[in-house]
Amino acid sequence: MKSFATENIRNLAVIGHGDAGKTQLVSSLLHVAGTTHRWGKVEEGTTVTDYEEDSIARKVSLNNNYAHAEYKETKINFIDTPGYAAFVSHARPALRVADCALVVVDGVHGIEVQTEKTWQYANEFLLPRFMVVNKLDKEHSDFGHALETATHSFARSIVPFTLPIGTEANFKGVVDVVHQKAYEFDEHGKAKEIAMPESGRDIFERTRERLIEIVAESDDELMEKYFADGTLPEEDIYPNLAKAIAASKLCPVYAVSANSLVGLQILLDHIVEFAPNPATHEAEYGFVDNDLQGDRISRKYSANEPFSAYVFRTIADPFAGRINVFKVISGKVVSDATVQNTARDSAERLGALHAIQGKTLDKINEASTGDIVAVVKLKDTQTGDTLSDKAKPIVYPKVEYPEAAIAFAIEPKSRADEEKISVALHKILEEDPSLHFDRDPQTKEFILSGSGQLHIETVVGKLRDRYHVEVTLHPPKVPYKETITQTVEVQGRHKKQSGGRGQFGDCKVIFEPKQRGEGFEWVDKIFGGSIPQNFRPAVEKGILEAAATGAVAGYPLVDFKVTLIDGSYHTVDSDEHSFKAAGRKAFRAAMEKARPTLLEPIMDVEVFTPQEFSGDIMGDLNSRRGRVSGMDMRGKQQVVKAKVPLSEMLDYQSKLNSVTQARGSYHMQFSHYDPLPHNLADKVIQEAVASGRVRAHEEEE
Ligand SMILES: Nc1nc2c(ncn2[C@@H]2O[C@H](COP(=O)(O)OP(=O)(O)OP(=O)(O)O)[C@@H](O)[C@H]2O)c(=O)[nH]1
Ligand SMILES: [Mg+2]
Repeated sequence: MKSFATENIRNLAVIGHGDAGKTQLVSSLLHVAGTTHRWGKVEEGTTVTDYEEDSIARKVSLNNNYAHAEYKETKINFIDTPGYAAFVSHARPALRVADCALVVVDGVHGIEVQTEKTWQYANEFLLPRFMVVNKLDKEHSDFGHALETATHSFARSIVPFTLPIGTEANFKGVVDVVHQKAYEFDEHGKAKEIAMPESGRDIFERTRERLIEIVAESDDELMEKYFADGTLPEEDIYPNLAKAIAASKLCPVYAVSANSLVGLQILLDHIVEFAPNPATHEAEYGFVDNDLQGDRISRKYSANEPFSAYVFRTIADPFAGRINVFKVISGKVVSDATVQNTARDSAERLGALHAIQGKTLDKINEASTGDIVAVVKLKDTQTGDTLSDKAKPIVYPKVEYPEAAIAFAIEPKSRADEEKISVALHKILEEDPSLHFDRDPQTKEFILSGSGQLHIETVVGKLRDRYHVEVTLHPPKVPYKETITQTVEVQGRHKKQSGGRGQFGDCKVIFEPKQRGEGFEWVDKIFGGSIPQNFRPAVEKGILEAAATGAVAGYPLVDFKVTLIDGSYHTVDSDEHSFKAAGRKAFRAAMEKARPTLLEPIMDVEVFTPQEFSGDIMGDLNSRRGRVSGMDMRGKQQVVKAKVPLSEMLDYQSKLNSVTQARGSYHMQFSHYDPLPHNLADKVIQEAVASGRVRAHEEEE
């Protein structure tokens, strides 16, 4: 495959609610573009991007997958993202590297919960977007209704660039509002121009007028022209539409059916003509050092800049080994180049570069600025790392994933399973930054935490099918945390004299509470040398080690600041080990006085129910310590929104089934941590003691 100039690359993250048709759309676009001879279908398990066995079996995308089309001299890279609540956070790294989001909306349901969620993600990454209203071949689909829900949900100019001709089974063509042409499509999705239809003429004219207004509003000179002539010349319209899209002032909408291939060729044409290319970004910002401190530096999307790339995905392929996928942000790169992993300070030899087509990797010789490519078998590189020219280092910040929402204890079924589990889980974790694995130091239980029950179940499935490890899944655990509520000053002193060389470390520190979600902060305020510089990090390490198992019920202690203010040392007996021990002692001393408390996760819950049950639903949520925050209609269903502690939601599905006669559904996502009420804390502490999570903390030997 040849390499493409940056202006001829489009990177699209395909996002939206589960089941909207993202995977089918990508597969169909590849077919219409002539990239795949065989037209892959979700229903047949043959799409390019849902190639993993569990994806095929469930007909659900579980993680991001990649494909590309070469169309009109342009390389269009697609990142197909998952839409189900349990997997939707993977859209984040996809949006981080995409230059445009392709928001897929179900033509029957309109905007849904995860459409909103991913739209917010796209806002966070300041991403321009295209919208597709899909499934217009289906009964009860309604382009106008979907568009209405979109303009209602999102405050920006959402304007159709194509309008449907015919509805449901008769949806056979589209009108290209921009170029004022109409098309029908054959069974291969090939467009044939037809006469502009008479019906719907008024909608077409209003829409086109709206487009011209948007272009006029974007520029004073154009505005004057528009006022003078009442319209604008075509040559002013097209480039300015592209600019308005790139500036997120306009979101074009397309009427399509991924199943009947109607409208797709025009969508491809418009992606080439109007979607921003990588160089549309002004610059990407990073830091010189991997502690992400100090001045920000930047790189432009230009071949003349030093090489830098952001690694946004690691795939643990059972055959190829570890695959890393990255976007070239600046400069370009050739195969076998040696580059620096600046996030980990290690050199990496890249080996062959590859373009990605689902599960297939095709060797390429070089990758230009802005392109998305894969390499295999790097030593250390993982999702979130930066690869850079060693002489001109830059480190880009990692994309953050939401906190885990639920935790399960898993138990290996046999001795053999126990031996294999760590290696297998390590590979699964590499692929999935939304998954966490811990071994509870007290109970020795294996704890898997992730974004929902379905998420954890797929991991258990993967352990079994791919790695032949059988585990039992225990009931979910609530990932409580701990924090402090008082500011205290303490001393931690570690001294041991047992013949020969002794141990000595001594520190004075202040512990202060921080706001929820702010994490840990370490401040070194020692003036002079009461503790030598090289031992100070050991104090911090000791404190963090102790904080990992908390002070109340064995849960991690979070959101606190520690300031190192003084200490003392011994020229012979002091070493790193002694200062770590001093840090741990300081932590214990602080916990005596700083009033540690438990925190519990609160979930954003949305319950979908036929209207007649909404009163009962709200009553029940209240009894679960929930706070109902709003009600909405979505289609024919009532949506009840509430914030509810996770511990109250573990048995919710069965309750919902009984209240709504199995006609309701719900989903939830982590929102934030709140203090656990005192009357409930006692129970959690008792359980922790009973399970062996907390033991009296042994004295330092
Ligand atoms: N009738 C009709 N069905 C469609 C269309 N596009 C997709 N589907 C069907 O909708 C279902 C879901 O399609 P997918 O492509 O897997 O949806 P998705 O958005 O990728 O779903 P997740 O990956 O789970 O988020 C499948 O059964 C598709 O065959 C369409 O244009 N018309
Ligand atoms: Mg999918």
